[in-house]
Amino acid sequence: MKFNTKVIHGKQKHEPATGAVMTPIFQTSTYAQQSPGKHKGYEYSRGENPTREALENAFASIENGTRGLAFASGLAATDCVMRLFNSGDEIIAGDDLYGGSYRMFTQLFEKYGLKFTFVDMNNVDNVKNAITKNTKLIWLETPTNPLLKVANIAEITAIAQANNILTAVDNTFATPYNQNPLDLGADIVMHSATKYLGGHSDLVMGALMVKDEDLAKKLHFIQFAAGAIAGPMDCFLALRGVKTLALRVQRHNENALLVAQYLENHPKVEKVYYPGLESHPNHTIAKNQMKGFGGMLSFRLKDNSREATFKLLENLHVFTLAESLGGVESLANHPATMTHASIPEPERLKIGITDALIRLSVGVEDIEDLLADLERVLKMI
Ligand code: P1T
Repeated sequence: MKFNTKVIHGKQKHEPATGAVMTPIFQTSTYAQQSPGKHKGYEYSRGENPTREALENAFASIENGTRGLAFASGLAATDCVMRLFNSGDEIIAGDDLYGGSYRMFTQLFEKYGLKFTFVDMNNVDNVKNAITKNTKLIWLETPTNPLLKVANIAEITAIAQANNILTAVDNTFATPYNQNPLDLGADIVMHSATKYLGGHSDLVMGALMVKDEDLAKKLHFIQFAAGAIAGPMDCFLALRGVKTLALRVQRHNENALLVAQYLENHPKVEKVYYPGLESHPNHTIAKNQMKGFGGMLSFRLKDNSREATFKLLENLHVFTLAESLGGVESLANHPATMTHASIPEPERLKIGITDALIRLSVGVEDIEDLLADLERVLKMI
């Protein structure tokens, strides 16, 4: 099955009782049993729910995995992965990450004895040099949030495998339409399904996808035992979102490339971060491991004052100033004060998340309206 078919039909079946083409919202916490322990495969909705099951099957299918798991948020999915490890275990992560992932690693898990080393994954030697006998996981975000850095997934997973280390890839920015890390050797794919998988900014959800059955069992046990599952109504919405993923991401890819090219040629713009631009330092790697370059980009103005940046953000009309990304509508974000405010300032500045950095989630509107919105605000600066 190819991707456009998979998002609609992958691992899906019609609802057996009625033949309903769309899996209904099974808004139930529990299921009747005929005799103690004798039931129809469903006992309690933390463990299993038919709407969640349909979505989890779709998740597995679109990332070429055997098993998908749906969580209450992207961070709940990441939390599930971290619970695989024990005190003393070490994790290597990229130095540019969603601020909430960084906050979870440093403020929640370090106190339980996990050790995190943050390295620039553009250079594979940095990953190699950070490996110790205690390293158990490489946590990879590519492209990264918010600087759109691209790491070579196949090269890093090969190093990990040679050292008996797991690799997990946060594939939120790329989407499964553009990039499939399990096919490049990763063990776990994570998504904030809040973003492109849901696609309509109407839910908060996380996803994990895996190929290996043993690993799937361990993660499923944690999902069940820790309990951060996605509810049936959200699962229904996400399943509906996934069906148009391919169509939406094609347009996100096209629009974001045009916005990136427009900004790169604008005299008031200092720098644009988008892996689809030839000027991007990892454009070649991105071209090799991605089908398209995604809907996310960041840029800096030549006038790097906070005033100029805020003026631009406050005056956009078609782009909405808001956290999050990956919905059909275009959003603008100021990482330093919004999504990445939980990263201590010296760390932020070291990697380039300055006050002048603006992040755009380019939606699926008409490109002429998006460019006109940007043209208008750039004239004001
Ligand atoms: O918000 P939640 O569904 O819990 O997902 C967390 C998360 C994980 N990974 C990446 C790459 C993310 O971008 C996010 C959430 N990010 C935002 C809310 C944001 O605006 O960047």
